[in-house]
Amino acid sequence: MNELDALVAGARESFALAATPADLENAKARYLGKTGRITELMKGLAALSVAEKKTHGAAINLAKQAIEDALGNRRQALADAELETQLKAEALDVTLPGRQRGQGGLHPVSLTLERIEAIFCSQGFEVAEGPEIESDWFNFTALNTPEDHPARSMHDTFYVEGGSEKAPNLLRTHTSPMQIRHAVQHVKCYRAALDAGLSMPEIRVIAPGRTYRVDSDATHSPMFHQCEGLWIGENVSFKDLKVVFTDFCRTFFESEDLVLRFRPSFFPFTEPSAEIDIQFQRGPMAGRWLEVAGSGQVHPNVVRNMGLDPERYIGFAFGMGPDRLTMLRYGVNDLRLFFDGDVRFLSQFR
Ligand code: 2NM
Repeated sequence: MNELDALVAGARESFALAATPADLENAKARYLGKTGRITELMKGLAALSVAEKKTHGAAINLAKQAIEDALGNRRQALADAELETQLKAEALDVTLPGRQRGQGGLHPVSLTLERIEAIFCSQGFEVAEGPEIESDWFNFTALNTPEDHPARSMHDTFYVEGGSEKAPNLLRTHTSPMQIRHAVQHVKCYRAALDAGLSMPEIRVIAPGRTYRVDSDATHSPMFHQCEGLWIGENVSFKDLKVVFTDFCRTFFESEDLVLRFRPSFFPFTEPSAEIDIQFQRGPMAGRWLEVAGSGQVHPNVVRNMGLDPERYIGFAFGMGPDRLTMLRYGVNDLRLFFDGDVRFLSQFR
């Protein structure tokens, strides 16, 4: 075997021994690199005659070609082996049972809101939703809340950017601003009829949604839910409020013998005002009075701010806390459980 054949055989053997691509590249350097054997043989040609250059050069080129072929083959073999290993490691057993898709569900407070909406809709109420960032006008002024009322202080209300110093923006502290927005819109539609002395369809609406106050403990969350109701017409009385709200409570709690009590109270936007308490006749809560809502006859100033004549239009409003209603309905004793986002708690309401 001449020297070149031996060189090619040696290269094949060391390529075969290379177990990794890095080993292979090191082996390659010994033959084809800057100081490799083939490169050195090529340099040696310079000292030879023209005729010798031709024959030796051709022989070296053949050997070089054979080494490059061997290198290419080994590279491919190593790459194939690597792919094989990877495929084996990532192999899927398609006969295993699939992962179940997680079963989602509505939040308990959302279930309550849907329930409230369904009950009031059955009584002819519309549902109105609107902005959580409100102007001071809709949240306080239009609702007859005086300039110096403590609820307007920064200790109770989250003020946000936008608006002016005289008309700041805030996170709504109740959903009544939406009642005003809805009433104003409703009245606008019937303005011409009203001005002509005709009457308009009654306003019957509930406004559910998120509300915000600077408050945080076991029974207060800075974000909480409210649902307020409004019924305005030419012939609406406190009696209607009692009928509507009694029916609502009995349907909501699925308790036909539930009793209501209207206790005198005060709100800037209603006069007279009343707190609404309920009493279960059966079950673990039987006999206890539980406060569930505030209510009252809409204050003449508020009726005026809706664009209506308080001498002609009268009505009532009420406001309740869906978070608290949810706690009562399901027997939950800590409000914070609703907002911690713990799936172990939440999945119980699916
Ligand atoms: C309550 C209690 C009493 C109320 C008043 C109004 C409006 F828009 F007519 F002025 N909406 N909601 C109201 C009345 C809310 O929550 C405890």
